[in-house]
Amino acid sequence: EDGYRLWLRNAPVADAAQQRPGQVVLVGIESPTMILARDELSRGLAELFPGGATGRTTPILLRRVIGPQMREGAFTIASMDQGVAITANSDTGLLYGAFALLRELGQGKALASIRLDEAPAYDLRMLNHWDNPDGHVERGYAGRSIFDWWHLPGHVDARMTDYARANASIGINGVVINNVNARATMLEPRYIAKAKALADTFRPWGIRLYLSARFSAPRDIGGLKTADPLDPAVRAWWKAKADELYSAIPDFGGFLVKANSEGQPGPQDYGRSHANGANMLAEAIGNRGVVIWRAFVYAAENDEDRAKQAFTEFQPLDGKFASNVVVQVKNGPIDFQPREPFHPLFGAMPKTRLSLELQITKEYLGFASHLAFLAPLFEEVLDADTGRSGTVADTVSVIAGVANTGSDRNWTGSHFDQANWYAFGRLAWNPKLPSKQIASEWAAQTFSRDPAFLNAVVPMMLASRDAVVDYMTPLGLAHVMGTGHHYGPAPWVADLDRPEWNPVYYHRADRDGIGFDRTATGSDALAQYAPAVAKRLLADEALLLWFCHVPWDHRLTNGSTLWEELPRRYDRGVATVARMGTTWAGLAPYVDQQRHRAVADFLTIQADEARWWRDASLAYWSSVSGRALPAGHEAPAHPLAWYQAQRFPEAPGQ
Ligand code: BDP
Repeated sequence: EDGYRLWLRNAPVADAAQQRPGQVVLVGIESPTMILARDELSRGLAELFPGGATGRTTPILLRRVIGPQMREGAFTIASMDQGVAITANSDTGLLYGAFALLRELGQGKALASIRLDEAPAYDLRMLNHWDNPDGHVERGYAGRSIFDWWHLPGHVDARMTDYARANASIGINGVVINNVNARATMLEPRYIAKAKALADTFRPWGIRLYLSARFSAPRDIGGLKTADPLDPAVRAWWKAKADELYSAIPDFGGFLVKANSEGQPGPQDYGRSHANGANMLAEAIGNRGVVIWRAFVYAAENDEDRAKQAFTEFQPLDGKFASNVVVQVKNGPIDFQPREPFHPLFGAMPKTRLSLELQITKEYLGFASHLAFLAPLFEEVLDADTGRSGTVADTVSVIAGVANTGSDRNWTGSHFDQANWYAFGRLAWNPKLPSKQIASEWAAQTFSRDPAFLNAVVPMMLASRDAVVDYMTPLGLAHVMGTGHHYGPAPWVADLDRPEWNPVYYHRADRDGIGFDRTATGSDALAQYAPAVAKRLLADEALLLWFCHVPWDHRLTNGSTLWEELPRRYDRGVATVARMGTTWAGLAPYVDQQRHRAVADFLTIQADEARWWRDASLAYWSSVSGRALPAGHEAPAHPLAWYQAQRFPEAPGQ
């Protein structure tokens, strides 16, 4: 077992007394997607019940019906006289229903007991790949790009079907195949042909293809002198480009754009607004697709608190975007940290369609080598009450995740990172699913449905993200990772060109205290939230140093001072990782040797690195505060200078 089969292993169900599913029968027209649904189900059932359909069996009906109006992809599963029926009014609904039945059976549920009535919460559930045409994946920790750009379109690797199938199994229906730091080349005919080959492969699995577009493409590859969105020649160029794309890919999803952010070109280069830029592309796409315009912006010339800049810039544009524009907002106001408050734009742009951007790849959470199950992080943001129009989940209409896939055999660089891909898809389908259920579903299908295994592994997964917060960024700290690669601790870095690239910008630690004052006495970023929410955030000690600069002797609600509590948090994180190692060691009887060993190795790396994070951070806080560690905490293994001298030129993903 090398992990290639993901959660789609369909390990045989032991209980012979189970009523066995019989033949799969298609009712309705046979479309390519319906045939896939039938074949998927037949194959999956044969794997789950290898004894074959002998004895008492129940036929499975895949029924495509007309009306009632349901969201594309919705389905029901129920027992009827003729058998168990999966019913939907769309082909993709049947496909999702087929996967759902296998998921339920894969967890050991009895066929007769399975009743589902599901509809996806959002129309668009998409992966954003940060893959470059040279095969390098920005922030990718699972090898090279899974897209074999070089051999496309002549050869479409069989893996592309497996990839589409895995996505369909969790309801993902959109894929942006290239990096937001886009090369204009991707819009040239040569690359459109490659994209078309991928789109044709994805289509029967209910997946539409999107491209990241470089805003300056009319200049870069179009021979124009400008990319000004109000210039008629520029508008005509984009319209012709969109037409060219649609003639190759009739269901092309649209463009994703990173503009005027981290050096990318954009409408502001011509004195135009983000709305001018987005609307120009939206006009070119028309009603055939969407333009997803990212709100991840901050500028060197701007000395406003980086956490405030996206709101300052985008909120006033509410109501100014065309109806086929979606503004995509990262979960938090800075950048995919282990813990951030939700982004204040959620709920604050009621006249604009918003997308929530999550990062599945663990750029700031230890890459693929640290086990951190992200469903609790995703759940925390989805459930956050914006104080304006419901929770974050209520205020968005699209969910996007930065993919963690690559060409590694196990797809995601580590076995447990498969769970984050899975969790993303499941939550984009139903943002109300509890993390615990997702962990259990995934672990049962991926490793073992034995209750003894699940009772140990699920709590381990659920505690893992908080462990990372504890040993990397406790109590609201953020962005203290190593320069460039973002691996490992570097809270001391203070010499990078732009102030907001330096960890010291974020923690502001000195002899007297630590933390970023975002209250009215500081940057007042808090005021970007609804007043009741601002109050709640200010009272949340998990975010203390995000919102407040406090003295080292600041008293916490548990009676300890900050200086006493900090080492406790780091120690707690280190201890949790050690426990994860012990738990996993005890699970050897339930997991094949190959995968068990690989996970155990990574947990050992994680244990060493959690300790490294703790030691380096405490050595540094001690040096800036001029305080010795409180009694009862082990001294760091090395002096501060040793940690500061570490370099990792080989770190992947940069
Ligand atoms: C940051 C990454 C950078 C991305 C950027 C983005 O470090 O590689 O290009 O976000 O989202 O997290 O555009």
